[in-house]
Amino acid sequence: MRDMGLAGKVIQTLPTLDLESYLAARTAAIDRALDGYLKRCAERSGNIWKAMRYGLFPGGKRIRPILLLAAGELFGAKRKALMPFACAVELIHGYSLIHDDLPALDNDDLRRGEPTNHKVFGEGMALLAGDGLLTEAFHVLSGAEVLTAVPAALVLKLMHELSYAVGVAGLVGGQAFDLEAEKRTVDIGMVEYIHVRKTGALIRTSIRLGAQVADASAADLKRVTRFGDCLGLAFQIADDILDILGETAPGERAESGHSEWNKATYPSVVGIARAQRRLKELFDQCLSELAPFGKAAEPLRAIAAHITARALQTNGKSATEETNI
Ligand code: GRG
Repeated sequence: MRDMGLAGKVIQTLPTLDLESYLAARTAAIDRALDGYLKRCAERSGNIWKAMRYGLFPGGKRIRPILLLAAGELFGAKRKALMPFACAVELIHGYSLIHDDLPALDNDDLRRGEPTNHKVFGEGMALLAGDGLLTEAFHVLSGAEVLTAVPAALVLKLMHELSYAVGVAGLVGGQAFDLEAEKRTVDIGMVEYIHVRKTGALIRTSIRLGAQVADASAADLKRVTRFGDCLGLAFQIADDILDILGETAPGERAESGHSEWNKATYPSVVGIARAQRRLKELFDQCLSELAPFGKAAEPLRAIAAHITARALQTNGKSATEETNI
């Protein structure tokens, strides 16, 4: 039998859940809810609404809202209470991608295989569409109907946490460090610092929001927070490994023509093999954080495996990249 290396070990630990159906059902529910929120807005005929919609539909993997639902459902929260928070994190993710693609940042022509927002609507409108999605997230969360399912004090606390995670302490700050890192040599500590903020903060917070809506105990919240920390970093390392190996899905950033080797990424700083070892270590940590929850945590376990497996299935190609260390 062919040696599958790290990937083989990941596959052996894959749970029995039918992940494809699980993800498809949740994606459909999230899409319906997002569509409802956008339709509800009184003024939605202008280009700004079209640009905002274009940023959300067709969507990507919806991984952050799905993680939020999975974490909330692990601790018994109702879908009705979780969904506004799930939509809010996807609205914020949508904004961050539109802005990240702009000429002033990544200058990408394609996103999810389609022309980027600014290529279709122009830079000014894309900038505003991102602003619109970000603002809409907090409009959704501060709506009166959220209070029918979640206590007001908790809604306020969670909005406070979310805004911190996506502000200068998290997403925006991480992106700013990333921008500055382009001009200098970075070490692996700085790469992790950027990843934890730029990508990790929203993933970690999605999981924490779900758990807190469910009123998880302090000990359980700490445990899923550690799971979220590991998964957030793993997500970015996996994305970077796939990018650098040119295995990003057709139409994504690998087509932009940028050399991923010049960016502040795990594989560009320590090589593919060490990046894969770190990824496997993080995946194992994810599993050990979930172990006490048993079968109930199967969806989170399966999502973690889904995020990491493909980037670990590359041991054949990775050897040649070690010269970059
Ligand atoms: C502009 C403030 C600001 C922040 C941008 C999101 C981000 C920060 C940068 C994007 C750069 C990037 C694409 C990093 C890789 C990790 C990542 C966030 C990938 C895209 O997320 P997916 O794979 O996308 O969940 P889909 O298309 O599935 O929604």
